[in-house]
Amino acid sequence: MVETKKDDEMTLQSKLAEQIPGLRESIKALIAEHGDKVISEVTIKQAYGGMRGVKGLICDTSLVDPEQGLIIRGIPVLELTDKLPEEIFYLLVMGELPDKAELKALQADFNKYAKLPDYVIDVLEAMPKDSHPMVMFDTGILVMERESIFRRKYTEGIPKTEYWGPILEDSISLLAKLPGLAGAVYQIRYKDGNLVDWDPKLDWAANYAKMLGCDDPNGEFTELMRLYLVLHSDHEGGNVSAFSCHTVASALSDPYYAVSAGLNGLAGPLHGLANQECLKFVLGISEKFGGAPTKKQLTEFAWDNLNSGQVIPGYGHAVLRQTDPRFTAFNDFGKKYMPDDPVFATVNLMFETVPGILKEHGKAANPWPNVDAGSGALLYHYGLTEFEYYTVLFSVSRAMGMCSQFIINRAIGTAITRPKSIGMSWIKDFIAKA
Ligand code: NMX
Ligand code: MLT
Repeated sequence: MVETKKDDEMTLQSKLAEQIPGLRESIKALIAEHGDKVISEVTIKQAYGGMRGVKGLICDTSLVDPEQGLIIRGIPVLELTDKLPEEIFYLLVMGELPDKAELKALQADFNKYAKLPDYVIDVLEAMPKDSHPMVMFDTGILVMERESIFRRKYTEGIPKTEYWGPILEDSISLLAKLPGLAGAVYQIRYKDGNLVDWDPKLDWAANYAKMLGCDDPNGEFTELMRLYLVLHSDHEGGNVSAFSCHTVASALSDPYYAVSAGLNGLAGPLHGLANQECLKFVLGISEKFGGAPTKKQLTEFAWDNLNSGQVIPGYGHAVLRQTDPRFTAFNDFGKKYMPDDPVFATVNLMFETVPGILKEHGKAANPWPNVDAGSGALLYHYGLTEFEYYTVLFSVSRAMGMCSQFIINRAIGTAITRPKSIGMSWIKDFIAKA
């Protein structure tokens, strides 16, 4: 139950304002004293290989440890699974969890901004009926750019030191609208187009669950939505969506431009779209073998997939070298609420089988499951069967990470992103001279 906020309560805005001068001073001192120390080198292989492992980017909201996985502000994600997503947003921005009053104040801000402008619905309804839900979602965000407070204030000429304030306001306003937007995409794309209004008495995830309209007699689906939105919230700064958002934001584009840019990257099958691909893969096995497969059948299916030059979705990672704790959290949820579900059983059989196959295949640096390997089976169980929609759920959550990184970057005045590129002739000259 969301309570109302009193005027004299500490807010995210006022607490962050107190924190920023100290943060700026610490960074200034760090650069003055240690600015020339080398923290990373780049090899030719890395320059051609997606800059894998190059440390050239600062992100304080979270860290991905190859063995432990996601750590948000020093707290392993498995210790945060009972929190509300908006508590995680507060944690990402502030570095500490909110107390009751601070949470209440943030939720009151969400209530203030949650209403989706009518023109967004008009745009979604006018889109081709076969548009991918991610295209509808991203378009919905972009079309709301006219709401940007930052753009207005920038045009009026606010000083650089104050940019973070309207960016925070834009971020809260945008995040508040995302359940409504994502709910509208679902209802217009797959159902009869009737939209469910935001309920100020419900938290962010509960509102989203209600807007999706899935059957939820005992609150399990709402619980899954809370978990889902917590687990996908952030994954340090170098993943495709965060880095894309960061780059666009560094040009002082506002959050509507930058978040939609980041989400366009999330819509790729090697990134967030892998969640739809995973369920497609799992259902494909069941279809081929007329039900839950045996281990032998699954092995055959996986090898056919690999031999035809495709990846096994939901497995592998650019940073992780162990089972993703986010996969573990979803798996625990499945074991608790749907141990006998055949789709969930197939996900588990994949977990038993695929790492061994990928090791034998010998290419993937990490044979273990990532966040996308099991989430679809849980959604499917509760009747959210339209798997092309799944990356929209990921997006609603990841917007929190992108926005929190954005707010901090404007608070500390991070420079425009502009690494130096070089071509093959530069590399050949370099090798010749070396
Ligand atoms: N199935 C088959 N081959 C794989 C897999 C996999 N799951 N993972 C990696 N490989 C291959 C990869 O394609 C590459 O092949 P090649 O040398 O022919 O180019 C080789 O193994 C080495 O790649 P890695 O260094 O292990 O992986 P990289 O860091 O380049 O990429 C991913 C990371 C996540 C893009 C990759 O593991 C992958 O494509 N996984 C499947 C898609 C997926 O689950 N993506 C979701 C990631 C999480 N998310 O939500 O964003
Ligand atoms: C993510 O959550 O962003 C993915 O696991 C991909 C990544 O970290 O590179």
